[in-house]
Amino acid sequence: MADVSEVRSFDAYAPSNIALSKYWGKRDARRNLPTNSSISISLADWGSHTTVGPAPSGRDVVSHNGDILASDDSFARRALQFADLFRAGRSSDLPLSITTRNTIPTAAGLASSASGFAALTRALCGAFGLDLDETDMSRIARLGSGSAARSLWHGFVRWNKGDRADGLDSYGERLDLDWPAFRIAIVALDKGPKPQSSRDGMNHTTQTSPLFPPWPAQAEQDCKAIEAAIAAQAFDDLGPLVEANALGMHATMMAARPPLCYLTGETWTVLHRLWQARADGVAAYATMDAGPNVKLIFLEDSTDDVLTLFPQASVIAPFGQEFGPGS
Ligand code: 2P0
Repeated sequence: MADVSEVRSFDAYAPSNIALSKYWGKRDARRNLPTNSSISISLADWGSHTTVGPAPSGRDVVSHNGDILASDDSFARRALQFADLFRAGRSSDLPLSITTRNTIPTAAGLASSASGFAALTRALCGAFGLDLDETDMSRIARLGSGSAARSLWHGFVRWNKGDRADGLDSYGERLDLDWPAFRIAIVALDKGPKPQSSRDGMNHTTQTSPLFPPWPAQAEQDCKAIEAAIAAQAFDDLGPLVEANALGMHATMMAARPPLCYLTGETWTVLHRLWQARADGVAAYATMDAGPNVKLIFLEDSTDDVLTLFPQASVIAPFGQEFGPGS
């Protein structure tokens, strides 16, 4: 048994994030190195709280939202495998307690791997007394889940794809571009199981979709244009770029063989209602990830229009606290 005094208890928080310019495709699956850079917006107080400390029982314990997980649970296994990155070279039998709690309403149907691995990275660094900056933590969080590289900060974050084989130049970077009027709404739809995890879906798309080869160059171009639109606070440029980038990513999946489609009939109903409203002057745009839910982006003065269209939506103010989880 290792000397557990090497580890102290440490609490950390990381926000979830939504990509405005997507990550879909890896140049190195082991290190989660992406084929293109991506840009996200963090979801303020929607995220993960994680505590890491010594396990008093002498055995690893992982709990999630109040439940102690079985040792063969896939989340527990991934979390402990990740913790081994920190235990390596010390003692592989240093028993840890990992406690996570998500503040993302379950009904929102958002994946928590981004905030989960970012908070776990912060908590492990604190527990092991490692004085790393956010750039280093982002590189480490990326090894747990690619999108976690963007969850070390609030606000807009760019994950630089990097070119190095070792991935040292592939990390997140906070964009110093605050936009207080920027809003996100989550339109939660069907909560049934995903047809495929995003990890498997991404690999299947890169390996089989004839629409994938041209995608990384387009995505890189979108990423630059999206950053420029954010810098200029040009919402009329940003909205169409974000929506086109999301639909382009889904097109690569739908062309995979066999096809992969995370969007459902309900998703398309929401999109058509949105497009009709846009034709009537509502300035809101959609983005979708590896699931059927629709996320809308808009500016503060469109909030009433968006809530009239989609009364069930949850509105998040990423640069302020006007709206809390589930409001
Ligand atoms: C994104 N997604 O940019 C994209 C858009 C889903 C659709 O990042 O294999 O869970 O752990 O690196 O980070 C989801 O992929 O995948 C994701 P891994 P991850 O947000």
